[in-house]
Amino acid sequence: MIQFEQTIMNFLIAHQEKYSRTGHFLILMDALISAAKHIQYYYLTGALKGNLGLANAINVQGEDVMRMDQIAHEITIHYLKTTNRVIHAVSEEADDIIPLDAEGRYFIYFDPLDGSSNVAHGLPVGFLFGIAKRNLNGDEDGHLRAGKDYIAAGMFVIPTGTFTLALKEAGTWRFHIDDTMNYVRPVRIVLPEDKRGWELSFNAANQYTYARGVQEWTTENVKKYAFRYLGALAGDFHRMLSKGGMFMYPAIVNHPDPGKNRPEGKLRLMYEANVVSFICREAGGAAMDEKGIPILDIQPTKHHQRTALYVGSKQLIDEITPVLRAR
Ligand code: FDP
Repeated sequence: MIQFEQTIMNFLIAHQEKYSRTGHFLILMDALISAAKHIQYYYLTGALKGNLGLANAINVQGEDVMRMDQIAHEITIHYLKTTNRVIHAVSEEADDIIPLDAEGRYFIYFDPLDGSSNVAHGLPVGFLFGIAKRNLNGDEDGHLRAGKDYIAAGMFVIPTGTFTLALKEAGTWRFHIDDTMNYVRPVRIVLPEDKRGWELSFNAANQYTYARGVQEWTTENVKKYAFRYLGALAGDFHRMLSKGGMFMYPAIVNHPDPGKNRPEGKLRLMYEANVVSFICREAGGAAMDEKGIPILDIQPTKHHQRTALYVGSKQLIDEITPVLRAR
């Protein structure tokens, strides 16, 4: 007997029916899944095709653009255009907001290939996205949405083939890619309460550049839990979500070379921090910025805005929040 798996589309159709929602969201999700599979293909064959090198360009963040970053961006925009459902998109790889369809229903904020230091090695990277919906009951001014107003957020880990999707007030779900390139077998993800498996994840090389209280907290707590750091948000966050604990990218405020301080944080609010914070919230966790403000409450003023990030199990976020708020 053939063993059939529940596909992501079966799952999403059932979800939309359960909550009496429209099919528009399915059209958008189908496009994102097609984009992820297409990116996955380029990534897997990238070393042989010479796609894993630099593209000799600098992005809006002042970083080298990898050839794969451009490919992933182009693929995603192509599929989003085909939906006629997206008003505008914010991509890490584009300076400006990309207008797509004025009559569309959704806004999308995405990083098509996060974790660029892994690219040259063919190691895991992420395709991260957050989706918000237009105001259906009045005028829509297209303002940038806070994370709490996203309706869904997702993270494809490429080329591993896992997809983690959080749906507003409907949980966080993980899917795996099968031999027919279908994402299948939805499993609900809830952050584990058993502290014995918890992991802390941060760039240890930066530890002495953090604010004093954060340094003290990390020094004290790193002894209590396992420590892991891959250096690519998708991989590190994926582990933390499965094991519990906390991923943090604090503000750099005590660098010996003050020019290298990053008081505003490194990660991007709209398509990195909000995405993992939304996923984490739906899995029972929480997330704060450097001032102890919930990440999902931050109203963006710029589409490429950065933030510090503390995301993970609620207990650890509750422990570090007073340290953050004390300053
Ligand atoms: P990268 O610079 O390699 O693109 O968003 C950027 C990001 O990776 C995250 O994926 C990752 O968590 C973080 O930066 C790594 O930064 P450090 O190299 O400073 O640790």
